[in-house]
Amino acid sequence: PFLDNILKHETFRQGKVTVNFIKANSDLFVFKAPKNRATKLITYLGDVVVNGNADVKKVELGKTFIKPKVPKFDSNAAYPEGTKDLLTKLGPDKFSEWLKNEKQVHFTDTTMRDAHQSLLATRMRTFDMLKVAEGYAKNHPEIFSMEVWGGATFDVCLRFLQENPWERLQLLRKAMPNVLLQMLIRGSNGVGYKAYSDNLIGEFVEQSWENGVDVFRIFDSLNWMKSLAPCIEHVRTRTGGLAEGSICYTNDILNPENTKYNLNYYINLAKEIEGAGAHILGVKDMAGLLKPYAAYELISALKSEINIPIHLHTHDTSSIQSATYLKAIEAGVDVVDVALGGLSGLTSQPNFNSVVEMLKYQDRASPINIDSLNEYSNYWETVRTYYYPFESGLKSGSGDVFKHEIPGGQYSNLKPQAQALGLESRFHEITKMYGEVNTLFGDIVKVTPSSKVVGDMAQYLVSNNLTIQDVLEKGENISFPQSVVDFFKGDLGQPVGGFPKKIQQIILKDQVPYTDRPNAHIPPLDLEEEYKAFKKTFEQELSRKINYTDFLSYQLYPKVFTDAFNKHLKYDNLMNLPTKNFFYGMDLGEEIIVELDKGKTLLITLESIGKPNYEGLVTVYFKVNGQGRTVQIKDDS
Ligand code: 3PY
Ligand code: ZN
Repeated sequence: PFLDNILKHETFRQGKVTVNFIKANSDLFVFKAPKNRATKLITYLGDVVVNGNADVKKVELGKTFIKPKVPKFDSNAAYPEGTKDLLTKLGPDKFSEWLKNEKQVHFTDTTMRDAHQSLLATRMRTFDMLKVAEGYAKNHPEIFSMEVWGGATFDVCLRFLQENPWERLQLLRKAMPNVLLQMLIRGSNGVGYKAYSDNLIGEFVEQSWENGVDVFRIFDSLNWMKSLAPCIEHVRTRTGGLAEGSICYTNDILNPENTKYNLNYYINLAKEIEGAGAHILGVKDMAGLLKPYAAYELISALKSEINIPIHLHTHDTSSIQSATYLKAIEAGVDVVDVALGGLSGLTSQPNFNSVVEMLKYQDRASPINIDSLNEYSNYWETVRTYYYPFESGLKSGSGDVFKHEIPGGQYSNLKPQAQALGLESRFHEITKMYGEVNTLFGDIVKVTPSSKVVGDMAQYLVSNNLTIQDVLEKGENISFPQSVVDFFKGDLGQPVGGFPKKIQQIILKDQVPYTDRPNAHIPPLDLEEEYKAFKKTFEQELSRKINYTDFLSYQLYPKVFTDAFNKHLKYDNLMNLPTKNFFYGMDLGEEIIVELDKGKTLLITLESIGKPNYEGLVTVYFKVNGQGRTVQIKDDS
């Protein structure tokens, strides 16, 4: 199709091709596809039946699935008032005061974002969320917020799930209009892995609010105020939402040898965040390093030093983090992050259901219907089985995390990555090396994207049988991973205490680092012109109109967006396809109902699968709403 696009291109036909032809014409990368939506859908199903879903590496043949049970709710009942209504009534500053004065502890439910990001490689589909979103918001309006967006979910939607992340947000907003919706944003890195121009991040924040986000948890992967502050400002000036400026917790404040990330350091940072205008202080313990007694000390000190409410986030990698919550709650923390039982624990958040039980009959308990909460946990426990190829295989908590300090989301990904590199049996060497690389880099804050740099380096050293000593002694002759070089150049900002000079020189060789904001090196985007050019390239006959939020997706992830767009042209919107069929195709004789649009459904049966012909094409026979239909699929095996 690429060649076809070249041959048909206006410039090519006029014979005006120059060396820049391909670079200057992004429309060459957009491919034509069938128009009929039903045809597109059975093309997708045929593709998965013949070739499998490329994202699913191992399929258990003959695996059966239980239908998840959706807890009952009244679809005709009005939504009870919740925190979103309160925010609308009070505005962000008064809301923040209200929260601070609350006696009970509040909960953020991370099931739809961090929990599956940290347990199932972020693969949870909107389909499974929407099944329970309305009922959950009606049955549990007392929840402080639902974390549903941002972090890695944005690019995974486009890259692997063939979903539009903005559509996910809009649909969840519609289904949960009464509770606050929360997102995770990586300061100047947005929902990406590098710095973007400031005006792009501003637009992104504004559109996130317009499409449904209320709480913006903002962090910087090096705890650098220069990246946090502009993003807090965007939320304050361009939205009516809550800016939750966050400190990322690393090391251990109780360790007397830790002179860098001690209590004073966190208090000062928290004061700066409050001073920058945050409505809430986030304490983001991305690796689950905040131990119970340290939590008591940290939260008590923060409560007496700052005036905004405190929201604590952790990962249960070590399996002791509910004790941390207990001590933090005793110290007065205002909100804690939890995940529904079926998607909690280990690299995810502590178990919501159990934490509620822990607080029962206590002063700070919240009025939560635990029986209903347990039903939702059961729903997710069953849904989770559909995602088995994305499970990391971790079976128990790991005390090792206090040594290597790998964030929850990264830890569960590292295992499959090691597998892919043929290093499965050396997984613990990699985790140990991760800790050593951190020391070599001067003990940095490790969270996306800085954690990826440390992970890349650790994998690189282990796979090349190199040690830290080798780096120090023969580093001039080693060419390090690009992410490591970029990091030492200053592309992610400046780490606490600066870069260690010797290792910086070994890695950069003769490249010159910089110390100002990476964004200062990126000119503002000409939004109007660029949007015009974008529409010209991507305006195609689709079942929906391409719009400004697509433009933002494209600006953040040009290649990922273009690939997703091409798949959309070929298959259309697959969001309503049941998860089993999305990942594993259909069984012979299986009958499914897919809702294309409200009221427009297709009844699809897989009738038979032919043999590859001399060109390797397989005819797949379906019945669609009673009519026989076939598609020809190229067998890639
Ligand atoms: C992300 O940035 O995606 C994270 O979850 C960091 O903890
Ligand atoms: Zn997290």
